Amino acid sequence: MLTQPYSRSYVRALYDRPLLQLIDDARDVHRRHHADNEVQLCTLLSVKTGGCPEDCSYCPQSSKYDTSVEPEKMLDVDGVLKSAERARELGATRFCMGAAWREVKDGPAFDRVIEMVRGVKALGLEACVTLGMLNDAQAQKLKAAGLDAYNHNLDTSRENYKSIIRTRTFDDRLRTLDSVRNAGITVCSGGIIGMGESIDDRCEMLRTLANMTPPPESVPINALVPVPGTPLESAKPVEPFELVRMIAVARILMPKTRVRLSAGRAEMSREAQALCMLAGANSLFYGEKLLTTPNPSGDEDTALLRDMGLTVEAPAAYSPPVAAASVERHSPPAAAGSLTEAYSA
Ligand code: SAM
Ligand code: DTB
Ligand code: SF4
Repeated sequence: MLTQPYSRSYVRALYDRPLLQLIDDARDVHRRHHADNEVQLCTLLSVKTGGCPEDCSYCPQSSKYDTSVEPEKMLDVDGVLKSAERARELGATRFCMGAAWREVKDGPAFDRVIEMVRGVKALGLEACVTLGMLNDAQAQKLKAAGLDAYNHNLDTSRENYKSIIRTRTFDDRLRTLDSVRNAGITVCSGGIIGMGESIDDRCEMLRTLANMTPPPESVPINALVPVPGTPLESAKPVEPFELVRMIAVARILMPKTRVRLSAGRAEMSREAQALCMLAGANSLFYGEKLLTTPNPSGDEDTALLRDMGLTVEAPAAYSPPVAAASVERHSPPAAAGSLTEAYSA
């Protein structure tokens, strides 16, 4: 068992492996750590849409950009729980509620989110929220309400962060993740590809995630959905093999993590999505909408799962966070570099 941090050169060498070898290694890791042919279905709901003061260049909900998303009032608890119940009936086992907030502020809106979390748990679903930055006390309050996971993405590498978001820093992101982890909530953190970042930026983002002790329990890999009105509206579409490589590298570096094939599926072929699952993705956003943009319909996804012979994972099948000392790191395949190269900081 190895516990040293992964090095830059090792992660990049993995990413650059011949695609079939990379997938082969990822398959091998996947089979050793997960039930084969099983996928987690997560349904998203935006409980507070639009009007966000942050300037994330990819985001249709930022108030800095003129997009078709109009600010809305926060949803009420009953309506959210009806949506959660419906998601459960359709087969989702995790329900993730998003708010277009820079940060959590104590008060009635946060209290409402706490009620939503309690209600979602009472339905037997895993509960996840994504609310922006938070502090230790707020994380503990969410934990006490039964929250399973908090989504807070790194989005890109530390080096590239400033070119995508100027209203907060990469270190702000890491601080929130620490509060989440310290409260005993599982961490969901990943990023986006297709924002003009380099391959090294992508590898660095995965390296930062994989070097966390322990690594996030779930890692969403999003392909940018270019939304008119945002600075990234004309970004070049993501090449599916690049998404496959990201997923395979995430799977190899973080053997026990749920790797989620996230935004961008509406534009992808079924075959490309199947290749992502072959490379180690074992979770999907399920439902016709992500937060504000389209996702494949339930019928399309049901057909995809059926045709691939995939089954849906039961809720809470995951073990609680493992202690740092017992985190297993995958031994590098010979061709990706020597052990010393792989693990030098
Ligand atoms: N405001 C909170 C925050 O930023 O953490 C929570 C909601 S925010 C919309 C959640 C994540 O959605 C972002 O971190 C980003 O990774 C993803 N996202 C937003 N817009 C996207 C887009 N156009 N394409 C792909 N992913 C996107
Ligand atoms: C994540 O990594 N992707 C989801 C979820 N976490 C919250 C959000 C994707 C949003 C895509 C753009 C939209 O629909 O607004
Ligand atoms: Fe706000 Fe989150 Fe969108 Fe950034 S990604 S603008 S923080 S809702």
